[in-house]
Order: sequence, then structure tokens, then C-alpha cells
Amino acid sequence: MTITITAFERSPDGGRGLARDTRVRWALEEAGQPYEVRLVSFRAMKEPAHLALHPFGQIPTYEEGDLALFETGSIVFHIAERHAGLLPDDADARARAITWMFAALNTVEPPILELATARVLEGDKPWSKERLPLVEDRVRDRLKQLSARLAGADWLDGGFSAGDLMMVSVLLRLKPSGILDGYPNLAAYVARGEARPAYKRAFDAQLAVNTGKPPTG
Ligand code: GTB
Repeated sequence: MTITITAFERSPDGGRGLARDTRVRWALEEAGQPYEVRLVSFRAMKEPAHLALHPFGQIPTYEEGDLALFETGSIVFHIAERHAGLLPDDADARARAITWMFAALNTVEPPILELATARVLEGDKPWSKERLPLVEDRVRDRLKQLSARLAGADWLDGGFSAGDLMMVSVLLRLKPSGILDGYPNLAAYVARGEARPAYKRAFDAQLAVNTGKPPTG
């Protein structure tokens, strides 16, 4: 059955891979599943046809036959459940990998998004200069804890899993800020994720959309 996802017609990041379709593309590439992409404009995202797929008028969405999903956590979990390569077979290891997916989305991503909001949307407010260091500290607190847990390991719990895919995707948003450089093991962890052939294919595919150049790989 054909899998179709939605992505920005033109991502505000110009193809740096930070929009959330990249994590879904990555999961599909890890699982070896071909997919099609329907590009949507900001306007089309708020129109009834897209709102029927995504109640909040966002990308990405995922369609497979009669099934339509939104929310990257749910989409990546669905892909990981149905195809080999993203979740371990052992039940306890699988539960731990899923826990890391939730940790990425519920515990690590919120302060990172808060920082993006503080910088991009609130940077011109008179109180921004005072607030920004507080928000940055909350990000650093989480990174310090994650860094301590990862220690010298390659991945969060044994082999690469959907938990790592989600955590690396979340941390990538910090790359332009340089904050990750304060945590060398996390910077190396993100680089390991980016070096995976499946990530490269996903990145190149979204880059091609945003630059008009065909993927090289
Ligand atoms: N919780 C949802 C999920 O994980 O699927 C969040 C989905 C979401 O935030 N989608 C964004 C969207 O559709 C695109 S990814 N926004 C349009 C809207 O809400 O009207 C967020 C994003 C956008 C741009 C950049 N960037 O330019 O760097 C990075 C991330």
C-alpha cells in the first residue's frame, strides 16, 4: 500500500531538515519503506481537505490506505511497530526504546521549542534579554541530564532505535545555536545519527524539495 506523507511546499528553514517531515522520512528510510510526498502550502494546511487529516493544520501527516495519522510521535511509532529496524524484539528493550521516544517528545523537546520561540518570535520584546538566559538554562539542564545518561555509549539503550531517531531529531534543532557543543557526547551522538545512510537519504530528499535540486544518493 502506498504511503504518502505531507511536507512544507517550502520549509522556512530552507532545507536544513529541521521541519518535522524529516523524522518521518528518516523512519521510513530506516524501515526500507518507499513513500510519496504531497507538498502543502501554509494556506492549504489550514483548508478543510488538510484539516480533515490534521486537526491542527500542520505537517507532517501520514496516509496508508484507509489509515490517516498526524503527530510525528505516533507516525514514527506506527512505522516502527510494523517494520523491522526501529524497535528491538525483546519486550523489555522495546518498552525502553518507546520510553525514549516519549522522553524525546515530552521532556527534551519542550524546552528546545521554548528556546526557538524565545529567540525567533519574542526576540524583539523588551523583556526578551532577561528571559532568554532563563530559557537557555532550562535547555542546558536537560542536556546535562541526557549527557550524563548517554555517557560514552553510542545510543541510548543498546542498539539504534526509534528512541534515538526521535532524540537525535529533537536535538538537531539546537545545532545552529551551538549549545550542543557544550556537551561533546551529545554532539557526537547527533553526528552519529546524521551519518546514518537512512538519515542522509531523508535529509537529501527534503533538501531537494527546498532547493529544487534532485537528491544525489
Ligand atoms: N507535535 C507535532 C508533530 O510532532 O507532528 C508538531 C507538528 C508541527 O509543529 N508542524 C509544523 C507546522 O506544520 C512544521 S514542523 N507548522 C505550521 C503551522 O503550525 O501553521 C516545525 C518547524 C517549522 C519550521 C522549522 N524551521 O524553519 O526551522 C522547524 C520546525
